[in-house]
Amino acid sequence: MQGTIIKGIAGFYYVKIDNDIIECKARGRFRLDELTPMVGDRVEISVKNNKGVIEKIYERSSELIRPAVSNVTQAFIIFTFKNPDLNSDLLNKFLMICEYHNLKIVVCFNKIDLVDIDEYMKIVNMLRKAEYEIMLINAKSGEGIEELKRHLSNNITVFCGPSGVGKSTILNQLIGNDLMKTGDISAKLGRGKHTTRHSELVDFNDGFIVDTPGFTSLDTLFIPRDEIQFYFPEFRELIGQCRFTGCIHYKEPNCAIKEAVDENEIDKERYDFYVKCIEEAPDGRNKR
Ligand SMILES: Nc1nc2c(ncn2[C@@H]2O[C@H](COP(=O)(O)OP(=O)(O)O)[C@@H](O)[C@H]2O)c(=O)[nH]1
Ligand SMILES: [Mg+2]
Ligand SMILES: [Zn+2]
Repeated sequence: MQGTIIKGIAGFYYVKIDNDIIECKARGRFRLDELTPMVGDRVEISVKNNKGVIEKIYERSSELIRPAVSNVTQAFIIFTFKNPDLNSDLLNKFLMICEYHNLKIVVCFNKIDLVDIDEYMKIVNMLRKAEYEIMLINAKSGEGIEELKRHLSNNITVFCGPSGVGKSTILNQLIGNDLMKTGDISAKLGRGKHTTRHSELVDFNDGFIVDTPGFTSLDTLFIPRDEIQFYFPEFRELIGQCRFTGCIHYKEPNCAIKEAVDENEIDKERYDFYVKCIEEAPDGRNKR
């Protein structure tokens, strides 16, 4: 039988198969192979005498460390224009880290009731130009929530963004009402008992939601300097068209990326952020 680990507590793993959740232990040999089951893992289990055993862990498509969840496919990156004010460098950092983990990205601007949206279209258009999907949300009234819901199916979705932007409010809007009907909202969303809790997957709308925010640490310095370019989707089709092989689109002449910036095909602010990343990268000083 195949399923997904949705929770792990003290050596027990809870595997969801269709509509059942089966408590399992891991086979001893995983430890020798240095493979420990993680929340998110697709696994094969056997059940004997009512005891589940994880027999096999399928290859992971991704592995996040904080939160420790595998096979995450999508990130909802949540920000606000006001309260808190938008920090676009921070937003760009979130985008870069999610790109690094190869996640599908939906950028959600929440609390649109607090602003005149016309004043912020520059930022929205900057992201649309980079082909990001943008959602404008008012979690208090529920505006935009239904559309967001549709993105959940067939994904394991992590919510990320700075504190105070409304992640918990959106999560409650998304799944609160549905779970309320089945009476187990407190079990699924409650933060009561366990203080040191691990992430769990909340099963919803033919997908799963990671119940703790992703990427609280935004360290990007581990990404090699010449790799940073691959995490800017708007660069992709131009990579390879610069004069110099190995061009990192920084100080080199005849660079296709810089030309696209000059022609306003690539957003200048996004490019400036790229340069900042290049200059901050640990191997980035005095090299060229
Ligand atoms: N005006 C307004 N306030 C909101 C909206 N969504 C959330 N908030 C408020 O923003 C504050 C922070 O929300 P919370 O969900 O705790 O943010 P988190 O830290 O990202 O989980 C709370 O007081 C919410 O009531 C919204 O769409 N509009
Ligand atoms: Mg919260
Ligand atoms: Zn270049």
